[in-house]
Amino acid sequence: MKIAFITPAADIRRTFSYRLADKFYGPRHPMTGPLILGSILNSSGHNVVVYEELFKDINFRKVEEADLIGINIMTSTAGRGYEIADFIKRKTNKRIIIGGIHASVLPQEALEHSDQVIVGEAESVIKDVVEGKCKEEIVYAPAVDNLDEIPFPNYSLLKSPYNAINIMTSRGCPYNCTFCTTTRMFSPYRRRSSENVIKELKIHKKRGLKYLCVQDDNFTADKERAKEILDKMIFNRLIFKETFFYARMDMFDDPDLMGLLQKANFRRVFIGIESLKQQSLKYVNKKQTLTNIEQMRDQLHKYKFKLIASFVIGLDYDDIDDIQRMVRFSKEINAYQMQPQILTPYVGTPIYDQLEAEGRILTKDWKKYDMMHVVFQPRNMTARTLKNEFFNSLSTFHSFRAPWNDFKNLGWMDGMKKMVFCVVIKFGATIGSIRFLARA
Ligand code: B12
Ligand code: SF4
Repeated sequence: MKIAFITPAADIRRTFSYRLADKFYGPRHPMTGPLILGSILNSSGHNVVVYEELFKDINFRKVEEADLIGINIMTSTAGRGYEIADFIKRKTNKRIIIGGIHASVLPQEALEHSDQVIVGEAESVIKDVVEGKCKEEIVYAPAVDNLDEIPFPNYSLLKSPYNAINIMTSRGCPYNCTFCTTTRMFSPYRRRSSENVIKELKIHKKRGLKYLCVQDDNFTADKERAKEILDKMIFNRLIFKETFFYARMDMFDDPDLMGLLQKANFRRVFIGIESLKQQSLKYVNKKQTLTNIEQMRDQLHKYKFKLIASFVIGLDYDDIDDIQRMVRFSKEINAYQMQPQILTPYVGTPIYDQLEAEGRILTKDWKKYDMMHVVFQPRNMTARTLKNEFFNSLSTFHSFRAPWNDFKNLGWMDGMKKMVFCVVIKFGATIGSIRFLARA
């Protein structure tokens, strides 16, 4: 059977300027889910292709050649995914299956646009669903028990351009922050063996790709295992030009781990600081203290990390001063990027339940659930102020001194990249702000 998987992209991400900035600034890496499912189906004799709309417009004439279309949706791309599903159905009446993190929390909604929906990690059921042996409209898939048993993502199926490899060495996270969706989708927390990870990395290294994105929600959650993987990567010379990973700030407590991360060239790290107020950290159950934040600040200068400092803005105990403090702090620690994320109550999280119960959800237009729109009524400011502060903070952080710091600390190439990035962000934040104010 001919099968086409599509991962749609949100409207803003399909614009020329966004794609250009993405191409220049960061590694372009796909979602691994469809590539793993494609791998399973391909080895059962099916002919699979995978498209990522994020990187290039999809040629729907090609997609229509497939007998079955699988669509992967997260919340902000659900609208676009449904649009594509309805369009293909209307035109060709082909079979449509929807899955992914959003379909897993609202399967009934996804079913209005498809023939079948798979809830959860689809590896164990995808073959039976595709081959018609599993006929339920909503199929509940159990979490994969042993991650070493699933095939590696097959990048040769991907028909969209990319320049980086995604690897997931674990699924889920042992923590339980109240706004986090992945701990609910990928539960319980599971780990692949270091041998299995190294086997996959060797394949990617051979293919000559320079960028590696370790997409574990929290790569250093199990520090001993992270060290084992890093040790083996160094021993096997599996070092990439730049490796990105997600971690918590407690990684700084372990000097051996820090040494190995540096040696393995794990340079770009995303850390969820979330808030600089203890009450807010407690409110989101972050299990991290202001002391941890201070310790990280004091250690950072020792290491050559490109730190992406992420904050959730609009929490019930934070106000405008806290947003401005976030900018000052990010500058003080010389963060490579400051990433303010407007609190987004995804369905299925405790934060959603709280705001829904309090009647504070302003819209269920999923396109706006992209962490750049205000979809709930904040407690300490108006929705309009929060949105404005989001743009202001980005514009203030991306001053033209930032590239100069990167020239000094990281070298010529990173300084240049930062310069372009600052121009794009400043321009984007100004346009965003003007459009927002004009509409208000
Ligand atoms: C890689 C990644 C990206 C990449 C690439 C995304 C892309 N190509 O669209 C980048 C960095 C560009 C990105 C961007 C964004 N992302 Co993102 N991303 C991820 C990340 C880290 C890994 C995805 C992955 O590979 N997962 C591992 C595999 C195993 O899971 P999977 O792909 O979901 O597949 C499984 C199931 O979903 C299912 N399945 C998947 N596809 C299909 C298809 C069918 C037909 C079926 C039946 C089943 C099925 O089976 C698979 C195997 O088990 C996840 C976090 C995470 N842990 O998943 C966030 C995540 C998906 N992203 C998220 C968000 C919010 C965004 C952005 C909106 C952020 C922003 N502010 O712009 C944008 C939107 C991009 C867009 N498409 O428009 C959220 C989504 C939350 C939600 N509930 O919707 C997540 C969960 C992270 C988080 N903060 O919680 N992202
Ligand atoms: S530490 Fe990060 S990945 Fe883990 S639950 Fe909290 S937000 Fe989610």
